[in-house]
Amino acid sequence: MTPFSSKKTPIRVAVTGAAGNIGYALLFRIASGHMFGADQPVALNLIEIEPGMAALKGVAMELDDCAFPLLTEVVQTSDMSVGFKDVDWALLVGSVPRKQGMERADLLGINGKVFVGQGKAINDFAKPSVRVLVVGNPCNTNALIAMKSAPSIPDDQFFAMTRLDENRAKSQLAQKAGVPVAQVSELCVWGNHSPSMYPDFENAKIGRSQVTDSILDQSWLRDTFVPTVGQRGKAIIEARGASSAASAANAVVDTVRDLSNPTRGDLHSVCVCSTGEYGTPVGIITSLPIKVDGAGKWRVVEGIKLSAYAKEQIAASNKELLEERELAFGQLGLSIS
Ligand code: NAX
Repeated sequence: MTPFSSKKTPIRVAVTGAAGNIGYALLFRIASGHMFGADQPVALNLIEIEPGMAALKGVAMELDDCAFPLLTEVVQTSDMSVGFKDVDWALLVGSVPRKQGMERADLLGINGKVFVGQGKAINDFAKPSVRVLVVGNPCNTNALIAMKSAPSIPDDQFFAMTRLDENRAKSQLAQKAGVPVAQVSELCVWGNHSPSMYPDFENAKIGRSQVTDSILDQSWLRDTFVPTVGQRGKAIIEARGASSAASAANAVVDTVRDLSNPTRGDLHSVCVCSTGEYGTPVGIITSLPIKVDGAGKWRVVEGIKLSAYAKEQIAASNKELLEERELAFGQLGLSIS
């Protein structure tokens, strides 16, 4: 067999928290071509804090042992000037988890400082065209902090992840309706990646019909489906004794792949910096329905009709984001304007 070769320039991807649970489920998917395609070489810049470097070495050894034809280089570092150097994508997965006795404000402050540092390093060392996807929680506000700390990088190159919530919501609806999950489409999760998020079942479809024509039980949709999606992360922790990792990594792959290619069919949920679409507060990073046009530019899908109930849910989730912003920016001395 002829050895694999590709004339394409490698896409360089930085991953923070690379030795963590999500990192372990994510790196092998990127290196094997699931994110950027079967003929697209990739280089990985793996970033960890000092205590994670030994475990990171083991992960890098396993990447070597896979002999992935597409993987051209693996950099292991705790130095952000090295880790973000010339990257095309920065996947910000690592963050400090909430510990017992820690208030939400403490968590926002601790992680906020991390994302100020990472935003500045991305600003100074990454390619100007870099795209940044924040996974580490609270991911919307962390993404906003990184964006504010990287003034040379356009705001529309910063994203936070709600694709896992969308995928979870689609699965719940498919199971209830007794159809394959691939039949569920047009499902946008709106707002914050937190239990306040709103999975919009009213505009979602099963095949060509509205979900509400297939699942007639409104009280199940409002009182079981919506909170089940919002609390799914907690339910996984209770069942598995550890937080979602493989499904989160899968959602990172889905998000980056779908932002990198023109949309052929379904819209997807991505947190982006709002310019006021659907009445959302300008300047927060909130989840909206996104499609990518033929030129590769993402856009918020227009013309979705939201009921009074949906508007109320979305407004409540966005209010939480405004509160998070106020708390975090206050602690970090960042200006909202
Ligand atoms: P782990 O605790 O397994 O791994 C985190 C890794 O990040 C550790 O190896 C740690 O050493 C590293 N780290 C911490 N601070 C760092 C820094 N400043 N720079 C570089 N590395 C750093 O967590 P894991 O299960 O991988 O989850 C990672 C993050 O994803 C958490 O914040 C988690 O809450 C968040 N999640 C976000 C989801 C989403 O949909 N947006 C869903 C899954 C997940 O809950």
